[in-house]
Amino acid sequence: KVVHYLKDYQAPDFAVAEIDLTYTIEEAYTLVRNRMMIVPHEVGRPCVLDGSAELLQIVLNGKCLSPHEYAIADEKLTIHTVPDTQFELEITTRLYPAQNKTLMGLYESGDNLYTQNEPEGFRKITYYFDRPDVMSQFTTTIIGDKRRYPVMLSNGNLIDSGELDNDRHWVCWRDPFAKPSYLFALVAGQLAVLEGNFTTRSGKEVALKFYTRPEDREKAGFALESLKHAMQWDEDRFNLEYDLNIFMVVAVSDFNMGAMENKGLNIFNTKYVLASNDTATDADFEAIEGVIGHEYFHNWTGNRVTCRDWFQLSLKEGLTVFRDQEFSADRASRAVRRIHNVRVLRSMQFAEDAGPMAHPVRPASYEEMNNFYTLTVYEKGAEVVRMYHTLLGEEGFQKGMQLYFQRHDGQAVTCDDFRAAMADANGVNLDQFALWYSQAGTPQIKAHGDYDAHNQTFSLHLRQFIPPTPDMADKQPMVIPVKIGLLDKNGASVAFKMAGTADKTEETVLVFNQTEQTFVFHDVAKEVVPSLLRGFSAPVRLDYPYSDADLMLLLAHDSDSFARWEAAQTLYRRAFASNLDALASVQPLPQHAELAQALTSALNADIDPAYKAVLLQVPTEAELWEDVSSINPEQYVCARQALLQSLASSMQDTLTHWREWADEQERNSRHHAPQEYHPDLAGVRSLRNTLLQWGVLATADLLHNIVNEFSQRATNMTHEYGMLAAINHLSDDKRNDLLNQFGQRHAQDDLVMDKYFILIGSSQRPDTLQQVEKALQHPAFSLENPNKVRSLLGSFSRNIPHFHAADGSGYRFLADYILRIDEFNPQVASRLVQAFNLYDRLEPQRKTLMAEQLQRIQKDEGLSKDSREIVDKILH
Ligand code: HT7
Ligand code: ZN
Repeated sequence: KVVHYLKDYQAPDFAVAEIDLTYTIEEAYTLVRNRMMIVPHEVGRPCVLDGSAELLQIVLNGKCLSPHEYAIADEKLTIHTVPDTQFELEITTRLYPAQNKTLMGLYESGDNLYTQNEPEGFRKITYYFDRPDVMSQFTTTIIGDKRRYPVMLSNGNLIDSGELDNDRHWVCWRDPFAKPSYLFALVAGQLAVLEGNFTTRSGKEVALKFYTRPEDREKAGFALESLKHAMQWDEDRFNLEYDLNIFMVVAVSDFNMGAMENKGLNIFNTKYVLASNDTATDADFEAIEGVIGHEYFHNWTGNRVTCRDWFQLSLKEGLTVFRDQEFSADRASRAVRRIHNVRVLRSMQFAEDAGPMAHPVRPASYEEMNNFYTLTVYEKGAEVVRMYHTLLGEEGFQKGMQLYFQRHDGQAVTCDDFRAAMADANGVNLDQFALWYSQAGTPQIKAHGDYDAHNQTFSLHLRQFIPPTPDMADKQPMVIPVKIGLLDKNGASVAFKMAGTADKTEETVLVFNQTEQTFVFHDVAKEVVPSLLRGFSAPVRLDYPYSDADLMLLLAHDSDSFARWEAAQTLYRRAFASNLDALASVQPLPQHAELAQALTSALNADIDPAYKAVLLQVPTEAELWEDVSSINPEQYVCARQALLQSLASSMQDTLTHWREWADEQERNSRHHAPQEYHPDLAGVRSLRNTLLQWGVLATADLLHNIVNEFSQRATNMTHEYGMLAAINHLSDDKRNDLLNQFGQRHAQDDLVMDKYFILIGSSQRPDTLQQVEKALQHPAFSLENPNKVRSLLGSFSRNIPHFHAADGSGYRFLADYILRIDEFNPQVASRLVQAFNLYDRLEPQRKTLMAEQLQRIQKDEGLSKDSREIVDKILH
């Protein structure tokens, strides 16, 4: 096995001044002629190119090379001797896109051709220096049949086109911006286009073009509007303007990830482009806006300034996720979006950081780069960027961004370069901050506070500990910004003074950067309850010995919406823990009357409905077993379910009242057609659907209401899907009837069928595994389509009672399909393998059952290096 290390980085031996590609698309194959002007940085080095495609010919400065002049091994082509000065190298390869099921490089989907090159797909197309620090200007000619490939696209501007004999035509695209190979793209096929335009602040007219299957064209309208909002926002908030005259987005249904930011030619999973009210939920509309924003923002953070090497991936991804989060928050519901992002981080990234795949935001090594497009690189990386923002403020952060672009536009750089720009622009030292990039694991903070009535001070003691991870045992203390406010016993905000400051304030950011530290708040006239880690100011776990009464106070009064939500989360955790104890000691389950009362008051308060909905989110099992070492998954599901059940029963009237209120709000909505997406209505519907899920637990009648209303509400997918999700775990046959109706009604809609498969894969009904097995034979299902696999098998792998079934059937079933998928799409297979990450922390019986399946996967001789890296790390 080959391990790549950050410490081994070496600058490239060659530069590529120009690359000129010609794709000739034939019936069964595509020929690629790649002409490069190569400039050696140093004399006497062999020319080593990355590649794995079928090689037809190599021509160096007009002379065809014979086999003894080069060697091919391990996906590398070595030309032993090359000139000392600039030379022209022309390489011809032959590709078979219809047979390429990896969805990397050039592949066929439907009858069209698409590319995906990040991180190392370009080497499947031709031989090249396939690394991000080799940047060049690309010119691309595409030749193909006029009828089969009427649309032929690549990066940059269309500079020429023409007709050929035999019903063929050609186009030539040129991208004026130098870029690495991973940003190269090509699309060819029968596609409809939805067009728009945007005028930048300096007056440049940009043509916006969304390419889809002809029948999907109208469904790209929301994405087009989202793009315009994103372009405007990047000018307003970051002072960044688009730089080409054309911006194209192509939607494809066979795609390994969400989308790809190829220069001027983004390629998107249809899931993040196509939407209509009867096929997409409000959450889908919001995801489209976020992903459209994300890919567009990469034009500056990723494309204009790119990564020196793949270890620096978070340089572009963490920063761009931060930017897309801020875009979405500025568009609507900042507080709810922040809570949503924190919930994803805590239930998924924290688990990654505590498992066999734990790695720093800037990994020190990898075997397969595709395995490092992780929650840590993306989501924790975004939190790291957010901490610069918290420490420096919006103005200081923007100064840092300006300096970053001033210094590095057109370059391939590192996370240290970004940190240096932030430090230098603000005249601060951020040396210790570098540890956020090199130390894995979620820091834990133990806190406690003392009030001194005599001196009118409140002292907060903090102690940090960074747990060991497989890559590193001992860790250094990190810089942790802790945003804090104080509340008195009536819930009013209390002003205070920090040492060395003249003015009183109601909120401050503590810079906690030693193992142990005490912060003293002065002029505090009365006992206080601290509101800690406001806005989730750092990606850490914080433990403060609050009483239940303190938490109720924060839940009722904290002005910081994150801290208020967090108080509810802690109360849920405590209630859950008492359920778990009761189940273990076979005692009657507690009723949690006080918590139900506090939640009822919160629901009755005058707050945003979307925020009420998130207050009703009980921590996920993954959050609840965060620091447990011998997990029995079934017990967690039971104790959590019992908590939901008891709260729902005692809050029945409140739940009904607010559900009816939500219906009325939607009916009377003045500013929008009720079935359409609008952030305000989305909030109301999100509350309604959450109440429906709770309501089903308490009121048997609700199932009948749902059955009666089902067809009538089918004009809006948020309602239709919300109703199905609410009854999805019920054993009643009516659940199957409605699900079948849904499957038949939407049989022709690929993206809605994904939802149908998600419902099957995530149901807790006893017959779920049989239903999943049956769904694998459904005509709309395909193992070759990653969306389908993620919907059915991905959701099954997160279905705790069924994946972790005590007889091992869930583990066995998933392992069977991982092995099948791994044969043709390792990227998708290795994601599924990570469902086994919990291995080391399971109770002994399940651990043994899981080991059997992991060993079976590991023994497979043809296993991809993607899946092997994960399985080896799990079994260490
Ligand atoms: N930069 C992209 C990451 C990516 C990718 C996209 C599609 C298929 C395979 C891929 N591998 C890596 C997506 C993004 O973060 O914007
Ligand atoms: Zn990205």
